[in-house]
Amino acid sequence: MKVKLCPHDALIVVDVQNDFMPWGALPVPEGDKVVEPLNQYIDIFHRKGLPVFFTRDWHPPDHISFKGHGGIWPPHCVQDTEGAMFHKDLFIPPDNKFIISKGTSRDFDAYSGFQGTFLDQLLRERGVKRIFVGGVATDYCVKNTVLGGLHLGYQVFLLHDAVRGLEGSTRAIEEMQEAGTVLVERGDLTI
Ligand code: VGL
Ligand code: ZN
Repeated sequence: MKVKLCPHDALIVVDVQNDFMPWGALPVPEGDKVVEPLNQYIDIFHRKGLPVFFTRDWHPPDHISFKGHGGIWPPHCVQDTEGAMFHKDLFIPPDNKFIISKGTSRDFDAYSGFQGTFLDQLLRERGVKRIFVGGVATDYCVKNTVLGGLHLGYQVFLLHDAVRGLEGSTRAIEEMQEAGTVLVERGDLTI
């Protein structure tokens, strides 16, 4: 569906970090394929003066979500390690961008970029009403960020050509659509 960008829009890029890439500790199949389309979205939003938010998983070394510490995941995105860095080719604009770290305390996990962060506050302060979400993993952090955004009253668009999942995204995409998100692709955005 065609969407014209407006001043109340923001882009949210979810967890495009080395550990979620095929060479990382918690690899998302084809996770690196999101970079090229996301760079195009980032460029469009940045040129229009619209804010771009980058979430990142940013765990302490003994995080509760890790195997051996009460969780199910291999250790991943440990603060300040190479695995927690953004993919080297991800375009991070020089201004009007925000880095949102989540899952930063040992005893709490966060799949949603809104959980335990200032993301909602930062969006509200800027009058953002519609968010466009892409990144990894479709069935975990993308899904929870989308559902969190809908719950907080944002209109949410899923960047269907710029997401990849861990265990199959079909069901997760259906769930997001049932909750009210709309799928868009690059060709759908008009400037
Ligand atoms: C994620 C599993 C564990 C994600 C983060 O970014 O989707 N998945 N931590
Ligand atoms: Zn995590």
